[in-house]
Amino acid sequence: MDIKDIRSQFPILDQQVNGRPLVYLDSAATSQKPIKVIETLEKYYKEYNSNVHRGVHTLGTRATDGYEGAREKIRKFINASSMEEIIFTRGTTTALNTVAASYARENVKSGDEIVISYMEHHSNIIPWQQVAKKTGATLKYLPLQEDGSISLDDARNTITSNTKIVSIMHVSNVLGVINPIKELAQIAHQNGAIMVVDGAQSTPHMKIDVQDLDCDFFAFSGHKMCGPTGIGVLYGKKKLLNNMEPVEFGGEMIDFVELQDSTWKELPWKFEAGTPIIAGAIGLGAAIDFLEEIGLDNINAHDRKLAQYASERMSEIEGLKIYGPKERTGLVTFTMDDVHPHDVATVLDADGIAVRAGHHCAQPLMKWLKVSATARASFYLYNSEEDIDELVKGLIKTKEYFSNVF
Ligand code: 7TS
Repeated sequence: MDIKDIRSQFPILDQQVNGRPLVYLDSAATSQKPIKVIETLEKYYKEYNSNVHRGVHTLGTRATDGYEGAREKIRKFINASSMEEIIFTRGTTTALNTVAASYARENVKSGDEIVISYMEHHSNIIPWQQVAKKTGATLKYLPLQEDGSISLDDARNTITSNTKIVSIMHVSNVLGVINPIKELAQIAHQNGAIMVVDGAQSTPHMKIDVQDLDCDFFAFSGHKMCGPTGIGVLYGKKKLLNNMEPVEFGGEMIDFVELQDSTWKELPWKFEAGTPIIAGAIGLGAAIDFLEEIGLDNINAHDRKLAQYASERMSEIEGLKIYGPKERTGLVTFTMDDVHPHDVATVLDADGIAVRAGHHCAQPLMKWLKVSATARASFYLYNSEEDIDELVKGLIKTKEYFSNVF
């Protein structure tokens, strides 16, 4: 991978922030966008912006082809067997809420169990809490091992014949740990439960094969993988989606509307009420072309190497604690003794270095880690070792600054 060349395709990175060259280390929150994606959006709005699936006019046909073409790209990208299994959503959050509001409300009853883990993002906790409250089901948490990983023995003990849904993140946005989804899906299926996967942090960094994982639902967001904001995907197995009721109702998703009743379109459109996210979907298609040109395996190796390099360099700083197992994808979460993570992020920002600080929408995990917040540096294909060197310099400066103040 030629990082210089890749970086030059991201115009936003070529700027000064607070008088210093921008070092963007917050891609786990949202990635930057390559010129190819920006131009695809511009071309759509300048040349063929039109509503889809309804008109016979030329622009409408072009927009429909672009929108449905993106669906096919996504199908291939995650190796789904049919485009009927690809539903466009606003993002991971909306995708997980759709499974909770439709599948779970219909298939979970009092006394059933839903199993998640302590490391989940709030968007994979709260929808299940709501289902549990409404149905009388129990929400159970898979414990974590000391290094933050999930053990299959714990999974076998926690998932029972009463479990109806297991919903786990593929990669943690805080610890960077990669969870054994394929094995967890097997355990879920042996117990008659379905496997839901939050793929928000894995899809940008590794090749996803939903058939190999044998998950029943898989959710991800376009904006974390070089695509626009406001677009995401819910993959679902056709036999499940076919038996599910839509969550939203209105135009686009209907077949016939009578005065008192209506019928729905087939998959995937019955889940896409209203004018869909046309530009977003087309932009996500362009992002997938871009990522595939570079190669997901190359991106994965690059991101892991950077995380490895960063954790080695950062562990040289006394008083800096890194969380999570050694084997991780492209991020490092840390705290610095006696300095609040928000202060770390503020001092780094003064030198143009962007990292995230806070609870990372994972408050149960923060509790488990016994911290109120952490700082996180996350890497993507446009980052280099020099970015990490800048981060390390910035962290040393932060430490010195606060040891002089107090
Ligand atoms: N699941 C995981 C694992 C995530 O990391 C995020 C966003 C979401 C779900 C929600 O995705 P959305 O696109 O629907 O918002 N994570 C983060 C983060 O770590 N920092 O900012 C957003």
